[in-house]
Amino acid sequence: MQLVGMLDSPYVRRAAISLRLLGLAFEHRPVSVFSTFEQFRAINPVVKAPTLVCDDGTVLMDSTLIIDYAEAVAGRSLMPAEVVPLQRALRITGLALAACEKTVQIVYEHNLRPAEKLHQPWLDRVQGQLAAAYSALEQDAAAMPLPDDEAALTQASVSTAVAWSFTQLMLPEVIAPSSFPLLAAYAARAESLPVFLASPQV
Ligand SMILES: N[C@@H](CCC(=O)N[C@@H](CS)C(=O)NCC(=O)O)C(=O)O
Repeated sequence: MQLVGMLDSPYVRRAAISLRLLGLAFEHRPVSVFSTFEQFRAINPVVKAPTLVCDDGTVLMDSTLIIDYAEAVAGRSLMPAEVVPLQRALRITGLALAACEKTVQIVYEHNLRPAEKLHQPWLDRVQGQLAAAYSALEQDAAAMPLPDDEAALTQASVSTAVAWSFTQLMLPEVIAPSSFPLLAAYAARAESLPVFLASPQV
C-alpha cells in the first residue's frame, strides 16, 4: 500500500506512525496537496492528504478511516478494547484532532487568503477553540503516563503528540509550551521514540 501526503500534515503523520505501530509495510509518497496539486490530483481527484492507495488500487482518504482500514488489515487496534479506557481514548483523540483542525484553519487563513481578506472574528473564534482543546488535553495528559516505549503507544498518545508537535511547528506564538507543560513533556518523550523519528514532520 502507498501512503500519500507530506509529513508536515498531522493527519498524514498520525496515519504513518499508526501504520508503523501496526507493523504494516507501506511506501510513503511525499506528494503535496499545494506545491504538487496536479500530481496529487492524478492519484486522488479529491486532493486530500492523507490518501491511502490500497494494494488492490482502492483509494482511501481521511486519516481516521485509513487507520480503521489498517487496523482491520493488521488484525489489531491501537484503541483499547474495554469500554471505559476506550471512551477515554476517544475523548483524547477527539481533542487532539480538533486541535489539528483548528491549527490548520488558522494556517490556511494566514497563508491561503490575501492579507486584506483575513477575517479577524473568525481567527479569534478558531484560536479560542484551539486553546480550549489544548486546555482540556493538558488536563487529560496529567493522567497519561509518559510513553516509555512504543509498544505502549495508543491512538490517543500518537494523536496527542502529533497534534502538539504540529501546532508548535506552525503556531508556536499562539500556544505557548509554558502554559501546557504536561503536553510539552509528553510530546517530547513521544518524539524521541523510534516510530516517531521514522516519520519526522520536518
Ligand atoms: N479529517 C481529515 C483532514 C485531512 C486534511 O484536512 N488534510 C489537509 C492537509 S493537512 C488537506 O488535505 N488539505 C487540502 C484540502 O483540504 O484541500 C483527516 O483526518 O485526514
